[in-house]
Amino acid sequence: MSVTMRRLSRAAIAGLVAAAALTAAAHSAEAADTLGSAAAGQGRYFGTAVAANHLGEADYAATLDREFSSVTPENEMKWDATEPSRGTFTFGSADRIVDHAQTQGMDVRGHTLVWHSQLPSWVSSLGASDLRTAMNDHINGLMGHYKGEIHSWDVVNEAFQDGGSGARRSSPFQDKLGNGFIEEAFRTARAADPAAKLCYNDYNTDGVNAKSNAVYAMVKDFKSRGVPIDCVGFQSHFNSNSPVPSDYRQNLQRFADLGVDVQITELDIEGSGSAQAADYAEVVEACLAVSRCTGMTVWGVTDKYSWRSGGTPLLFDGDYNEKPAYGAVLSALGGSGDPGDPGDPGDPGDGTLSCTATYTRTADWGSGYNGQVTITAGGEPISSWTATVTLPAQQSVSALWNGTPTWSGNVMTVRPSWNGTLAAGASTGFGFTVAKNGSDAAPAVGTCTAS
Ligand code: G2I
Repeated sequence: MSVTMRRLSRAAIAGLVAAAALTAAAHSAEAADTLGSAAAGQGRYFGTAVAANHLGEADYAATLDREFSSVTPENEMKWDATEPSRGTFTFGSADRIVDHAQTQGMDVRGHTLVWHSQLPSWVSSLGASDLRTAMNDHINGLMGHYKGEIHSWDVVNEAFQDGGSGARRSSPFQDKLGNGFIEEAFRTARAADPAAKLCYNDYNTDGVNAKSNAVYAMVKDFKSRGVPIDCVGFQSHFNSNSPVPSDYRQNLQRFADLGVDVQITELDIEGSGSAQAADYAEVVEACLAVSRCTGMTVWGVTDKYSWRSGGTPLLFDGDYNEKPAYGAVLSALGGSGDPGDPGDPGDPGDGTLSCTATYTRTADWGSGYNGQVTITAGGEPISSWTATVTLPAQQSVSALWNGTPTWSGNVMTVRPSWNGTLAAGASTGFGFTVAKNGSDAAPAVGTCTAS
């Protein structure tokens, strides 16, 4: 299909999109029982990163369509996906996401135009003059194809170094074009699609620190010289090494005070249970406290497809059950669960008992290891749980604590010993010692069931 044809069909879809958006708005006035509708009640969007290859999975699509009002293609709009060789644009996967979003009345964030990563080698090998042309052609190619269809574009991503220096990161763009490449990219982007909000996006800039100070200075300079920039994205990838900063709100506010919107663009927080829920609530509250914080995007629908799935950092578990963090976000957004709604598994008050089981290897001494399974109750208190662990064939369990196992072949079914009763969102766990007998493979933890 030619680009022109796509534009015509996209224009035709626009009417349907407007109708779908009205339906969504009417729904939100009835009951803010989803993330998107609750956020809309606060004048914000609530989005998620989406991978095109999961759209065919019924539960994935159902959760996406029910809960979210904005999508960001997780990889499909990056340079390696869209211009794998010079001048040849491939939009198939990105188009699938944009088309899906439009039929659902969702906004689309464009991610990302100029980034040092997922960059084809042909770009890195260009000399300065060719690289400048290629960068501008790439911006024009993507923004032209999606003109009028993208709410916000991450024009430049991650151009500053980590650590205390506040310096620019080395990249083909920085090294060959110098500091001016960011400004040039924004100017090209404004001309390519004047309706799109143009964002600078980065990580470890969530609190006040040397890196965020450097971005702040750049945005301030852009605003003072009339370089077109509309928004700053704060990725917000958090875990115990990089917790939600205590000055998160203050940092968002100081950027907003420069006259740009701020957006939380790739939120995920490793953890589980009530601690993870509290951290999520803090992030949402920080955004709501800053009037120019226009929306939030979590970096994926379900833990099982997260880029750091081991850390279970998202709002839905691998079975698409709502985690305690989901309830915390919904209530921070001013929404409420919908008791008895079968579409809201795990909602506080819906009477559905649920739990999640997550596995970590806590020690390893070559010939053996210790495993730990953390059990976390869903939105209701529970009085017992059952988790299965399938061991690789050679391995054998020599000890198990804080649980009672029964065996069937190499499948161990574990029930509580003393620790069955859990408050909503609370965690316990059991541990076990394994002799590897030549296999270092990890055991597989099955679905947790609660009663
Ligand atoms: O790293 C987390 C994010 C940090 N900020 C920018 C984001 O664009 C970035 O997203 C991640 C995606 O979530 C991953 O899915 O970016 C990674 C690459 O930089 C993505 O990982 C890539 C793998 O490295 C590839 O091997 C794989 O083919 O995902 C690709 C598609 O599954």
